[in-house]
Amino acid sequence: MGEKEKEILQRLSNSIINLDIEGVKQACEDALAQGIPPIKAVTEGMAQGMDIVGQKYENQEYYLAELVMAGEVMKEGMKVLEPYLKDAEVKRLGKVVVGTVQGDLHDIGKNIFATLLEASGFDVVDLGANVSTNKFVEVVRDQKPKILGLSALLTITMVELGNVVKELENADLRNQVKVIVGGAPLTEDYAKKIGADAYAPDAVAGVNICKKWVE
Ligand code: B1M
Repeated sequence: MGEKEKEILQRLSNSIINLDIEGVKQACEDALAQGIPPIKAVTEGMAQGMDIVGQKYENQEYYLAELVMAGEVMKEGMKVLEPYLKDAEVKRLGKVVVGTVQGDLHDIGKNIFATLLEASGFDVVDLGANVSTNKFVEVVRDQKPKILGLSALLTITMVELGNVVKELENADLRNQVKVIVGGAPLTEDYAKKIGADAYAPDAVAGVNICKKWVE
């Protein structure tokens, strides 16, 4: 990696940590101008900053207001990058329903996953955040997606993932849809335990799994 690229990735991360909207927008523009792949600007730039914001929150150096602000700053950066994540003309691969589970408002990772899915040719139905189990079941029944993608960022909302899988079973829909789960507190083991078909450690890995399923 060149010095210039390193400097821009560092600036992306720092803009998130410093809650600097103008800084993040400029750093995203600079990343594109420098030819840094937009996904790299997300994962090796802004997302690194988010991790540090999370640590500062844990250490009580940052409070909820900073957490909210960091979310907003990252969303502004995503607005700059998104058109470039999406512009590929690709063959259609089928429908994926995505959402963050009930009680959980974190949607940035889920949004990145959805954007990358669209860029790869999937038709994405994004139900948003804080989506009830019933809603997921209803939409799987009505829209018959090939894949259901569930996101959870809190240890207390992880259980909802298992509830969705169980309710799909109860509704006799489980064998019609593949279930992929993602989010910072999850593990491969946990995904297996609750009966999901796959665990995605990050959005790129998640999209690759989905592509394999429809090949
Ligand atoms: Co919250 N929060 N938060 N927060 N927040 C975390 C998750 C936390 C780890 C911070 C910390 O203490 N270190 C902690 C959870 C602790 C725990 O449960 N273990 C926490 C807490 C405690 C809380 C509150 C309870 C705080 C409070 O109110 N006292 C509260 C809960 C609200 C609720 O949901 N009910 C809360 C609120 C918020 C905000 C709303 C202010 C804001 C979110 C804004 C938004 O999303 N619109 C926020 C933020 C920004 C964070 C951190 C700092 C950053 C999350 C993020 O967006 N990361 C976070 C700390 C951290 O994660 N390091 C934290 C960037 C994003 C790109 O990563 O979402 O992990 P991530 O997604 C990755 C992968 O996980 C994966 O792909 C993405 C990129 O490759 N992925 C998938 C995610 N979902 C996927 C689905 C897939 C595939 C891949 O397929 C289906």
